[in-house]
Amino acid sequence: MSRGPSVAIVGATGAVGEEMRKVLEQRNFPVGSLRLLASSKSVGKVLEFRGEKFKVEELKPERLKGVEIILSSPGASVSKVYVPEAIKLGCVIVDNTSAFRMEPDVPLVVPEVNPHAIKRHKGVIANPNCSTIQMVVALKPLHDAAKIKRIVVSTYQAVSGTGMKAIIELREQTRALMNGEKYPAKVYPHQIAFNVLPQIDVFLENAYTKEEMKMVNETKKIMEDDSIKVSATTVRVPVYRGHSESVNVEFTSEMTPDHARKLLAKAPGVKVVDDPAKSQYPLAINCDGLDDTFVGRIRKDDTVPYGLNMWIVSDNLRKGAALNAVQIAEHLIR
Ligand code: NAP
Ligand code: 3JN
Repeated sequence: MSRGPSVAIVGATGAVGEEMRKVLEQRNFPVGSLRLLASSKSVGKVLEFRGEKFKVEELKPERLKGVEIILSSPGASVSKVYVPEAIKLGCVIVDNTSAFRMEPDVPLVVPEVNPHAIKRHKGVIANPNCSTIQMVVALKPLHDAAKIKRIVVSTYQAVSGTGMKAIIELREQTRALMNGEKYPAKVYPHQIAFNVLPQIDVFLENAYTKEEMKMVNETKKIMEDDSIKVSATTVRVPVYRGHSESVNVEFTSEMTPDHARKLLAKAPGVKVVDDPAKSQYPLAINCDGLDDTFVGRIRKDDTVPYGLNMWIVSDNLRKGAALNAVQIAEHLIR
């Protein structure tokens, strides 16, 4: 191990936890020591990091003594319980769950948008929902130039957003149906193979889903602007990796497609892929394993004075989860 902070990954066996190890390796994060923690089910599993083998341990507060940075994705109910104990032990937690995102004294951070919020932390920094992250990375440079009034977003979210079980369900269900066999839905309320589901997470009293309201509330908090109106429809599609979003934005002053392309071309973490004549636009299959948020199909919305439509795609497990968390950890050690 190199010189650097002691790190623990909580939820290490999951889709996000697995990506955390990859991102730490690929970015040469200076890991001084590493612990991999998950549920009791995974005790004894062996996972590799930089060519070394590590045994997965059950998450127990005493195992976090001496850990400086925790990259956390064990689900919100688990985080709610263990994070306060880890803070008492002096750990700083970058938590990928929704457990603390909307707490007023917890920074909710996308490093390209509001890195300054990190220094306000009192032990926990929240990583936003994946669909929110990629949207704000693309919209912040435009908001700074022409203040956004309203956003209408529809998402096309990959099954990896639901974790390992959903990745297996799409694969096995597709295989079964192609062979004329049945494969009942277990993870989702309906068949996901060859289908599109207009429901992500549970429905709330206002008839929106929890995922939709995360996009509404988290966007305002990260952009530090409660005046932005957001209307979201979140949809699951039979794609393994990469969330796509159709985004309609209304500005308070002029924002032409050309100006937006110029601003986005120099924005951190953004790549413009926008050549309709050559059918060039962002595709989920092309962003697998990449760090950037890709923006294309940028065009004027003539139905309002200052409007644009665009298509935003990013790898939900990287910028939407592990990469964003590791970038926050990089800020912490800086
Ligand atoms: P996953 O593939 O189902 O993995 C869940 C992980 O949490 C596994 O490592 C699991 O360990 C661990 N875990 C479950 N119960 C635990 C417990 N009682 N104590 C310790 N660890 C426990 O799910 P995922 O996609 O990695 O997502 C995990 C969480 O990250 C989500 O619930 C969400 O809060 C957050 N998140 C996900 C995304 C995304 O795009 N996937 C984006 C943002 C945030 P075992 O293998 O031992 O069960
Ligand atoms: O479904 C997706 O594409 C993203 C899912 C994220 C998710 C899944 C289960 C629980 C979250 C999240 O990050 O908001 C949570 C949660 O922590 O509430």
